[in-house]
Amino acid sequence: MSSLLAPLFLLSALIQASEVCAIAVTDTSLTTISTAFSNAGIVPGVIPVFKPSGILDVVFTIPSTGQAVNATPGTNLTVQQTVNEPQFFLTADNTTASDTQFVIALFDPDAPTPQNTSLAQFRHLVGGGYRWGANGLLTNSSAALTEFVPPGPPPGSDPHRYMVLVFLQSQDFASKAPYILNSSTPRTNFNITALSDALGLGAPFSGTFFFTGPDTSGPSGPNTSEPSSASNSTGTGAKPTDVAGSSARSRNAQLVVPATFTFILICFMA
Ligand SMILES: *C1O[C@H](CO)[C@@H](O)[C@H](O)[C@H]1NC(C)=O
Ligand SMILES: *[C@@H]1O[C@H](CO)[C@@H](O)[C@H](O)[C@H]1NC(C)=O
Ligand SMILES: *[C@@H]1O[C@H](CO)[C@@H](O)[C@H](O)[C@H]1NC(C)=O
Ligand SMILES: *[C@@H]1O[C@H](CO)[C@@H](O)[C@H](O)[C@H]1NC(C)=O
Ligand SMILES: *[C@@H]1O[C@H](CO)[C@@H](O)[C@H](O)[C@H]1NC(C)=O
Ligand SMILES: *[C@@H]1O[C@H](CO)[C@@H](O)[C@H](O)[C@H]1NC(C)=O
Ligand SMILES: *[C@@H]1O[C@H](CO)[C@@H](O)[C@H](O)[C@H]1NC(C)=O
Ligand SMILES: *[C@@H]1O[C@H](CO)[C@@H](O)[C@H](O)[C@H]1NC(C)=O
Repeated sequence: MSSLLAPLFLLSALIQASEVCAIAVTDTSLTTISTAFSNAGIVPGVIPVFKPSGILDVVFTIPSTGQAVNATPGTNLTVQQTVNEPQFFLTADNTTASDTQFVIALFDPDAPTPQNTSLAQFRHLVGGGYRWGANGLLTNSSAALTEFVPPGPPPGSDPHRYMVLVFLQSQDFASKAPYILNSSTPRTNFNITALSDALGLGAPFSGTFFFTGPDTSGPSGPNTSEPSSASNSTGTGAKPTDVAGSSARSRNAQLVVPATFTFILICFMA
């Protein structure tokens, strides 16, 4: 079914994206993304509501090959694919987004495992001051509140959901945030909703999520790329996700992928 629909999404995306990156995102795509969030149990399990105003692409670069890997809602990624800090690309209505700064948070609600979330949420990255570039790239200039550490689901864990949320930055974010969140703040037991409330960020503007499980094969297995878990401030986030739920989510998400890729390609060419 998704293979039949995909060309339609591509076509509509091409038509809509043919100008610049300043395109209005289709409601269909946005609805599909929020459906994927619900199917993955993220809404209401992790955040109470998710009504995105833009499409977020999270692009990792694989160290060994330099190849880019695009995370769209429900994508399965390996530990090796997610070692490097990703780039963030936003497709949104220009009139809403162009003059704004953004806050990005990447965190794991499944730490140390999807079945035992005693360390969740585990914070992998939080930063503000991201500005929207002409190609959709969100570029930051201020120091991170939490520097990126890669996913490190522990051996034996089911895949974890890794969430990336983008917020419109509030007026006093830059002055207040470092007192609430800094390099001394434990990465474990983070609460994105509490942070959003404390800093007046409101509901997420955009977001996505991907799955990463522990590496089960390959020479550079889990030993090398995992951050040591169980430590307060430098630990890894390791959490698995339930397999039955994840396949349903991924299938849903496939509807979004073609349109999203098209947006990105168009943006690059513009
Ligand atoms: C953003 O960019 C600055 C460099 O100006 C860097 O020091 C900072 O830690 C970066 N990362 C985040 C997540 O903000
Ligand atoms: C859950 O994980 C924590 C942290 O790793 C661990 O200390 C605890 O024993 C685990 N609980 C169960 C029920 O496995
Ligand atoms: C948004 O539109 C304005 C005016 O048309 C333009 O100057 C700006 O570069 C656009 N921004 C993006 C991110 O496309
Ligand atoms: C860093 O964040 C913690 C909360 O995790 C806060 O208690 C502390 O005051 C902050 N440090 C600074 C220097 O603001
Ligand atoms: C996270 O924070 C929100 C808002 O303060 C609160 O309602 C919720 O119970 C918190 N979640 C956890 C797991 O503490
Ligand atoms: C992981 O580390 C253990 C002990 O350090 C070692 O015995 C094992 O061979 C390593 N596994 C891999 C895949 O490197
Ligand atoms: C976590 O932080 C507390 C207080 O900073 C400290 O007492 C404890 O040893 C830390 N635990 C780990 C595993 O680092
Ligand atoms: C992701 O992995 C799960 C198993 O963990 C699988 O059921 C699902 O089909 C995969 N999704 C995609 C899009 O490959």
